[in-house]
Amino acid sequence: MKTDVVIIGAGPSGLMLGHLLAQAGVDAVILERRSGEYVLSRIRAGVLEQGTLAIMEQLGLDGRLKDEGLPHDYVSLTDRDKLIKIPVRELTGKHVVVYGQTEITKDLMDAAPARGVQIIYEAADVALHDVDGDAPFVTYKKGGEEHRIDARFIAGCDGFHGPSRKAIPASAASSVERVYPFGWLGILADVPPCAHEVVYANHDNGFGLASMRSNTRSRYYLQVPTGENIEDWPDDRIWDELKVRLGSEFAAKITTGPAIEKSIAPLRSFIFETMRYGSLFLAGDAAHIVPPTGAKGLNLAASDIAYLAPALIEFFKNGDRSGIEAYETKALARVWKSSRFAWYLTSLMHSFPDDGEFGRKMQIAELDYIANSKAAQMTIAENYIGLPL
Ligand code: FAS
Ligand code: PHB
Repeated sequence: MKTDVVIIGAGPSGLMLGHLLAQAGVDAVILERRSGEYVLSRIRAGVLEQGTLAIMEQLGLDGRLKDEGLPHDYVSLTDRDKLIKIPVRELTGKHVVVYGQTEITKDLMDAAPARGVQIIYEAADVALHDVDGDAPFVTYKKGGEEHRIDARFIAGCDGFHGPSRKAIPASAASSVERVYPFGWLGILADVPPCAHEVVYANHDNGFGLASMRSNTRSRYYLQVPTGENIEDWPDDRIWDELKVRLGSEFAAKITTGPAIEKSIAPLRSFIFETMRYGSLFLAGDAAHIVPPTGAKGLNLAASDIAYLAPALIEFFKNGDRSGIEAYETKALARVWKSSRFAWYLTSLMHSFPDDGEFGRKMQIAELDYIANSKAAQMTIAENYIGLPL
């Protein structure tokens, strides 16, 4: 098989890229290791920045998002019983929308056949070849047979554990990483949310977060030590701890119920600074991981694609190489700034016992400053709604 672009990975970044290329008449094939059902079963992000909304609007796939998404004009920070309600829309004129990553993925998957977005699911042993030249190709196995796809470019949208980043020789790569000494225990339940906005809570016991997927489905998180087992967290223990950490105002409004899904995810900041190598481009989690504090992961994947898709389209339509040459620099600039915000909010809102009493007092002082400074709230608001492309 021969195509213009092979996209590895049918998560949000791969699907958005596949749709944008198809819309422009650029030929592409998406190779996905898992089944479509498996991809949809993953519960992940929930808050969409304006740039992510813009991609769905450009694709004309924002109908359900407009009907079911929840626009948020505020974001709240709490420090035990101190509540800081930041008026994001008033400060920036913009807002975020709560609409699950699962739903974005579903909208993109459902529209793929009618729009000629070719997705090959359950493609095993995907391997990249000759990525440093102008004629790369990908091999994979399906149905017991080995297949080959020749392309002009490969887009590595295969997440943190995919093969694309590993196809770049160590001599050409550089990266930085911070692994946090805790993870997030997430619970999804069909109960009404305890607040109209996302609430990030700092507490001596650790961080807590209240979010939602709709007015009848809630998403909560708790900071838990690294290595914690989900089996040690029966639903009642989760609900009790959320009530402690979110503070009395929200504790009284929490409706408990059985978990539809609950899992623990590790937290890290990881930036791979080589987002292009020869004919291989990396996008999304294949190139960077941010702690989910501040809801940047999915939105960074979308902004990578907002840079990469037009660059590839200009190449194939007009032979213009400027976009592909500029991709890494432009995408990385936004990755670093979004990674900074996710690291800042993680550092501010989580418990770091090793930082001792001084570290805790600095967090309390920072929160007191934010509570009383419009400039500080503006800084948080403009990062939360998403920095411009
Ligand atoms: P993805 O990981 O979503 O997609 C990569 C795709 O590539 C997957 O479908 C995978 O199956 C496929 N793939 C991997 N290896 C392959 C191979 N060898 N061959 C073919 N295909 C392969 N972000 C937020 O903003 N807020 C959150 O609350 C949040 N929570 C998260 C919780 C968890 C447990 C995780 C893991 C991530 C979370 N994230 C969150 C980040 C997440 O939303 C990512 O940023 C987002 O999925 C990035 O999208 P992609 O880059 O498309 O990568
Ligand atoms: C979510 O709704 O899943 C969510 C919200 C805000 C975050 C992370 C996750 O920072």
